[in-house]
Amino acid sequence: PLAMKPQVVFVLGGPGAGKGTQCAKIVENYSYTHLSAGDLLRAERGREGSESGQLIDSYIKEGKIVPVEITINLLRKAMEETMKQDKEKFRFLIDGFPRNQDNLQGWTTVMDSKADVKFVLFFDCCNQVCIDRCLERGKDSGRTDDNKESLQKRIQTYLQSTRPIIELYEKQGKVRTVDASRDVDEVFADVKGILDKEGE
Ligand code: UP5
Ligand code: MG
Repeated sequence: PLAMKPQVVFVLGGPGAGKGTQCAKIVENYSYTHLSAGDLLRAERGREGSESGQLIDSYIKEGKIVPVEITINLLRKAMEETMKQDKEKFRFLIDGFPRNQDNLQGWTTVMDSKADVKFVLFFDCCNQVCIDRCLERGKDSGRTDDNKESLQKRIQTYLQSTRPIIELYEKQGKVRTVDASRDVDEVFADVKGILDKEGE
């Protein structure tokens, strides 16, 4: 049979809203592959011989959004690699992307014909809870951006650049919002409700 066209759910929300945590739980319960744009960028930053390592490093510390050419290539490769290994794996959670207009533009140019975006899963969480979670994690995460200075910038970038993208999808009726300030299991119960309703 023909390979299935990749089916994508964009997972968005502020820094520390719980995107990664909830994606991990989704993967345990549903047939999705989790791709975190941030994780892919951090891996690329650490890869020997990477041409974009230094740029990625400085952008992440500054809470700025890396030029989409870099991110989209990492995402595309990861999707292709996944589907090459297993044709059944055509459902993707793309976590932390698209974060701004540049990201959206890049996705449209490179991926619009190659994948279907089913909906946006939006983890809605107030800034203070986001900051507190990241600072708590920062005690042993080793992440260069889990500190007060970087977090101020990440929140700023989120409000200025990412919220407008969520609003754009909202106008298309594509956003499924979850109150992410509650505990992990309560949040996941809502996530389940959404995924079950969306069919699979
Ligand atoms: N936690 C989670 N859920 C909880 C709950 N319900 N109650 C209590 N605690 C909860 O969770 C964060 C912390 O909170 C953890 O300690 C967790 O145990 C706890 P996590 O699930 O990791 O939240 P998440 O939303 O994934 O937070 P993350 O820090 O990963 O979000 P960001 O969006 O800031 O980070 P990301 O890795 O996506 O991006 C980092 C940087 O990469 C960006 O700032 C940017 O510089 C760059 N980037 C790009 O340039 N382009 C991209 O496309 C993507 C990233
Ligand atoms: Mg994350």
